[in-house]
Amino acid sequence: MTEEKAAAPAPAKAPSGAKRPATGTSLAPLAKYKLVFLGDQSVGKTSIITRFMYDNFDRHYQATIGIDFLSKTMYLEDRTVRLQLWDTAGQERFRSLIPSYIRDSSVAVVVYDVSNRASFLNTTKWVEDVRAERGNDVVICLVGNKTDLGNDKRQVSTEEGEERATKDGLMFMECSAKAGYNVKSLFRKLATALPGSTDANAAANGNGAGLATQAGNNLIDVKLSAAPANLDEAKSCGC
Ligand SMILES: Nc1nc2c(ncn2[C@@H]2O[C@H](COP(=O)(O)OP(=O)(O)O)[C@@H](O)[C@H]2O)c(=O)[nH]1
Ligand SMILES: [Mg+2]
Repeated sequence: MTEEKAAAPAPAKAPSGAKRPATGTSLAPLAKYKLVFLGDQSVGKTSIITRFMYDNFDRHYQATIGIDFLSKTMYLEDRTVRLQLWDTAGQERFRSLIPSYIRDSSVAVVVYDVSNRASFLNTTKWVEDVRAERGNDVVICLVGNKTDLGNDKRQVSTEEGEERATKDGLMFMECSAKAGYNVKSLFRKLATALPGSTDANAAANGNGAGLATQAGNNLIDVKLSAAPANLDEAKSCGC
């Protein structure tokens, strides 16, 4: 897998002039998908992203100023996709910013802490926010994190999480960012659930009607393979 960092202004701000990579490559553009991480503060969203990106628990990429999302290319059996991982970076507290953050997302990962019942109950609110913004055009995965804490600390059982997910038509997974348990599996599961049709790929690359993604416009891409997609996004941008 390859990884890139994208330096971008905060998602709520209007995109400023993005640098674009030089053209001159014959590689096909990658299908690009925005994944947003939602859930109460301290449930482990940043830790899950860090574990997936760096296979590390303690590294705090957010210390690096100006990074709103990280990209990672995943090689699936039948295709290659680029995932843009958007972390809320403390904006959980500013609910008015959340809709613009969710906009254009293909996947919403709604995280709770299995040792914190309130964070589980609050996932209802987070799922409602996603539905309000994206309707059914989105894959939502409910994720119970911190399974390493053990049964004595648990306040939400696996069965309860599963039930809730089934009732609301969500995917479900439990993981531990700390122990590295189920994190890769989570992303693999998400990647394989992504819409894969040609139309869906075009939309994800910013070519779809009304889909001039902020993410695409803000991307400083170190992989030349994405250049044609970015240029198309520039054309479709109504800003
Ligand atoms: N035991 C345990 N602690 C975790 C896990 N994931 C995150 N944490 C801790 O929970 C706190 C909040 O994590 P963070 O990733 O910043 O949460 P965020 O606010 O949702 O981004 C930090 O102290 C992490 O070290 C986990 O899987 N197990
Ligand atoms: Mg965080």
